[in-house]
Amino acid sequence: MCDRISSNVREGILVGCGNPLLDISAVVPLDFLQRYSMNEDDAILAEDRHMPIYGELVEGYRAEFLAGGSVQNSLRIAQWILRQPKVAVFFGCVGEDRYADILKEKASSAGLDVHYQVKRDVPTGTCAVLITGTHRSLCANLAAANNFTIDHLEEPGNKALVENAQYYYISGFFLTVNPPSIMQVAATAHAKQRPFLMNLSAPFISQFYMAPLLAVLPYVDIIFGNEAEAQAFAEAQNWPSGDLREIGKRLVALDKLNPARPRIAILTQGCDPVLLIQQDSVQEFPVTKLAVHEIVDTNGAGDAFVGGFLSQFVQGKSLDVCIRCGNYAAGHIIKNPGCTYSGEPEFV
Ligand code: 26A
Repeated sequence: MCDRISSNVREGILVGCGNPLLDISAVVPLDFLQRYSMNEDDAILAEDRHMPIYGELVEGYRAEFLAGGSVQNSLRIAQWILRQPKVAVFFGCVGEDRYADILKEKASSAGLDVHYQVKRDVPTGTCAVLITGTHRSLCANLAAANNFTIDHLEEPGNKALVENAQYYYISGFFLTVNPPSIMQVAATAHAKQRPFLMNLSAPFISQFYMAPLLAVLPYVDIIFGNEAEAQAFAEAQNWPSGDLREIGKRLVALDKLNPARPRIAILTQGCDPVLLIQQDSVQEFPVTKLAVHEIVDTNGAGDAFVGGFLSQFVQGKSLDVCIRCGNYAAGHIIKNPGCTYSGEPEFV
C-alpha cells in the first residue's frame, strides 16, 4: 500500500548540469566488447572507431531506447522519490530531434524542470549500453551535449534558477564538456555557502581530466564515486592504491575553500557496504544483496544512488537517511531496465 505523502521542499531547490543522452541498451556477448577494445563496467567517450556500435545494437541486438545521461538520471530518481514536481532543475544541451523530444518527455513526466540549450544541426547525444551479465559498459557519443556553453547559464531566467537554488550537483562527466560552467556554478554555491556536490563519474575522468577536476575540487562539499573511480583517482595522484578507506581519507583532506564545512566522500562498491568518509572517520552502510535473477541490469545504479541520496539531502535529512535512500533507489533501478523505475517509491 502506498500513502502518497509528498515532500514539501521549495521548487527549484536543486540545480544540476550534465549531458542529456539517450541510452541505446542491449545484452551483448563478451566478444562484442573485445571487438571494440572495451572492458566490462567501463564508461568511455566514443571515438570514430566506436561509431558503428550504435547501428549494430539496433540492427542486431534488439536494443532498447531509454532516457539516460548521468545527472539527468539522478535528478529523475530524486523527483520520483520526492513526489513533488520541479524540485530539481536540469541544464544540458540537446539537438533539435526526436531523441531530444523523448528525453524531455521522460524528464518532464518524472517531474524534472528541464531547461535544455538547443543546438540545431547536431544530433542529441546517445550512449551505447552494453550489458554482459551483471556488468554494463558505456560508450557515450556526446554530440549535441558537447556543445553546452556558459552563456546558457547566463540567460536571465536560467541565471535566476542557479542563484535561487540551495543545492548543486554536477557530474565529473561534465568536465569533458564545459569546465567554466562548472566553476561558475561552484563559485555561486560557495558565495552563498550552499552545498556543491560532484561525482568522480568514471576512471577516465581522473586519468584524462585531472586538471579541471582538481580546479573544482576545493569547492566540492560532497564527492561521490565507486571503487574503480576512487582507485583511478588515487593512481592519477600517485597515492598508494588499494585501500578504499585510505583513498577516501586522502580525498576529503585535499584543499577545501570553505574549511567550516569539511569535505565528505561517499564511496560505493557494488553490493559491498557504502563508505561514508568524514575527516578521520569511516562509516559503513550495508547494501541489500539482490539475487542474480532479480537483476535486470546495473545501468544507472550509481546515478540512482545519488538520486536517492539527493531526495533526502534537499529535505535536510541526516547523512545516514540519505545513504539508506541511495541504497534503496539503486536496488530498485537494478530490478528495472536502465535507469527507470516502476510503481511508487517505497522508501520510508
Ligand atoms: C561524458 N560521458 C562519457 C558521459 C556519460 C554519461 N552521462 C554523461 N556523460 N557516459 C555514460 N553516461 C550515462 O551514464 C548512465 C549510467 O550511469 C549513460 O547515459 C547512462 O544513462
